[in-house]
Amino acid sequence: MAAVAFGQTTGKLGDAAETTDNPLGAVYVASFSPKGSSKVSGSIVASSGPDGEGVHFSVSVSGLPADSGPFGFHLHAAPVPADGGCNATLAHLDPYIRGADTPCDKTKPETCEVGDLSGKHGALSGESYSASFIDKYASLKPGIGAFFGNRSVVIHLADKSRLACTNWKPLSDACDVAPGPSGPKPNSTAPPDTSIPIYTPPPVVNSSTPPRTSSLPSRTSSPPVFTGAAVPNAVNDGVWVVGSALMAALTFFL
Ligand SMILES: [Cu+2]
Repeated sequence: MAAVAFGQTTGKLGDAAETTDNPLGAVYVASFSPKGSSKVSGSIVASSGPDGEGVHFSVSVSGLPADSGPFGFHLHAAPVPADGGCNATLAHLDPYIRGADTPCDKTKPETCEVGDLSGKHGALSGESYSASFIDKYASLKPGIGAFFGNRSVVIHLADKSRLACTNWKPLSDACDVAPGPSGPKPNSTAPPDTSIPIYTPPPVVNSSTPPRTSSLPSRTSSPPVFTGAAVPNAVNDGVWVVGSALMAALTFFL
């Protein structure tokens, strides 16, 4: 078993299949921003390749630590959790069960882990790095093993420790309406927009309450009008009572 694993040069399930049915127009972005000890910022944009064949990656990142590269980067199997811990992203996206023990031979990319982007296309280097390439084996079609839209990407230091990580997020919908730079803006402002309406209802309720409150006093003031009208009656009654008493007293005295 060990010998088989040691000599393994492709996945236990065979070579990776080229993806030819990536949804046209599908775009996902992985955005990096400084966090903790990482100063990495920028993004990797992934979009379906021409005619749905393969996935086009456009890498543009900065803030890489000087002289600490080359920086491997991979599609990892699990998303980054809320606490941002890169170790929770588990291992590379590897639907063909190849493993990472044997380095990828970039002349035979079909034998590499699907998620081993740097192994197939070169590692990041320098403090800023930009590159674009098409990976024939990654997928933006949800539901298959090579799909990475619900997963993460991790940038490593030369010693393979995890420098930075972030999740892929779909921009397809935004791009259908307004492609390019305006795509990220609606997406990034969407959470605030969603939260604002949640906070808005209370003010609306409050603003509608004053009218009700102001109408109550008028109703409250109305009864006093009737009460006031009743008071004269009571006074009149009282006058009659007092008058009757006086008459009775006079009758007794007389
Ligand atoms: Cu990795």
